[in-house]
Amino acid sequence: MSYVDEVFQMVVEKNPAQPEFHQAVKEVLDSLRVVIEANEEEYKRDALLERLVTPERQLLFRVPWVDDKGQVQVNNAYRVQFNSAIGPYKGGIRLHPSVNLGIIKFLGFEQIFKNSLTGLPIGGGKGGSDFDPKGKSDREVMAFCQSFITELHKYIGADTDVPAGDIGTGAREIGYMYGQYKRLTGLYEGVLTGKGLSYGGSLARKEATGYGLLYLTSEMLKCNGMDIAGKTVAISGSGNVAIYACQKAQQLGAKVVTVSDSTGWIYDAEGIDLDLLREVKEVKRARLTEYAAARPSAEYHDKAKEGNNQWIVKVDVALPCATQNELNLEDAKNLVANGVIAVAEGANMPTTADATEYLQEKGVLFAPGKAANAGGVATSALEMSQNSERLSWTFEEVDSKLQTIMVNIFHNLDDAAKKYGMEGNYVAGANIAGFLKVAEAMTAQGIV
Ligand code: NDP
Ligand code: 2IT
Repeated sequence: MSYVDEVFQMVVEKNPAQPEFHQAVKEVLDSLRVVIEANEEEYKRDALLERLVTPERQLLFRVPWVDDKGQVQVNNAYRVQFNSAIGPYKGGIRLHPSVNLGIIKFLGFEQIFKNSLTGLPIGGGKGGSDFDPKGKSDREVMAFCQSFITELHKYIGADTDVPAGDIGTGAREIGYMYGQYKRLTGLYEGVLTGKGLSYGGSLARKEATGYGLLYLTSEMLKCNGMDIAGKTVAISGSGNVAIYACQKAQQLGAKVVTVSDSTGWIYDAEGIDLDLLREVKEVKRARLTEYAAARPSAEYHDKAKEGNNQWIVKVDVALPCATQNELNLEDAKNLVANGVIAVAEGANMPTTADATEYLQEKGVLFAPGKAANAGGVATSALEMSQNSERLSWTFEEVDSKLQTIMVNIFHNLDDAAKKYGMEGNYVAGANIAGFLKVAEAMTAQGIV
């Protein structure tokens, strides 16, 4: 058995019942075969892959908090500090009922390579809890966030581990967490990113993941002789990533015809009305049924009745921006049958492994999340820089750095794929380019 296969088998045996973690590791290891085989003896002697797939530290803790009825609630929480070879651990905090250790490990593992691809000095980590902010009062969310940080503050810091937002964690949650961290430690430091602009946040961080997704997609199309302008686009999700992907797609002259949430999806033949979407999602925190009710051109599809069939719409570009494994083989077949040109992942691992393979086989341009959605964490690293120098850059400065970073990421993966004989395979390109920098740093730092 090859070294890569041995390590994958070990991951499955040592991490039972964590299918998403296995899936993320398998994709990376499969891509790395050619690189590992070229240097197998040394990597194996140093157990480089075993160290890469094993988190440096995993924190599991309980979060007790009191709800509005006076009842004590208890949630499970996690922080996986996966790899600090190239910088302090960096990655978001997911608050969603589906969160478990395997989900956080898959996200933390992806984050290692994503953060490496940004070219900035940030290691990989991720955290979260099965707490569901949906339907909770602001006071309940604050109670949870304060209790969460009361435990986590011992293990994070501006130079050690810097969490940020992810599903269910937005500006409100980051604000409550930052306040509690400052109260407990007395430190006014860049320990969290995605902060509000009045207390150390960076302009353009809110927009960064969605904007970055479009900058990379547009560069990928350009390098393949096409233009994003005039294209029809399907987006899934209607959260932070989806909303700003929609905004930038529209600014670049594309027409976005779908968005979704966990209960349904919208087809809007006239193009998504972004002001209305933001009012429904960012201000009212309401369901997409409210968008449909206010917009005559919108069709609402209920997932409970029809299943998650949003990828049946005929589009040129598909941007899954909600959650993992939301675009499966059947969806990929529908997209291809309708002539899709490109799929770029705004979410983390939204495309199943068989769907990814199918899309690539059919010649669809496919940009994996660890490259395509890296604009969020890259801008978080820019927020860390601004906090360290106690300055704030303008929107234009941050946005222009973000554009440069995304264009560079695309060329890095494109070049790596070509160099290793897999031209156009951006999944392999991303995994190889992300890995090489981390592996070099790990090797230089000795056995730690
Ligand atoms: P938000 O919480 O702002 O939005 C998430 C969106 O996805 C909502 O519309 C939500 O619908 C939908 N969604 C969430 N979970 C599910 C589910 N299990 N099934 C169906 N729909 C679901 O999160 P973000 O926009 O921040 O994150 C979206 C994705 O992008 C995630 O994969 C995240 O890891 C990734 N990402 C985020 C970055 C960031 O900077 N925020 C950076 C890079 C990647 P509903 O409201 O009904 O739950
Ligand atoms: O998946 C991700 O890259 C994020 N949720 C953003 C992480 C960050 O530290 O900004």
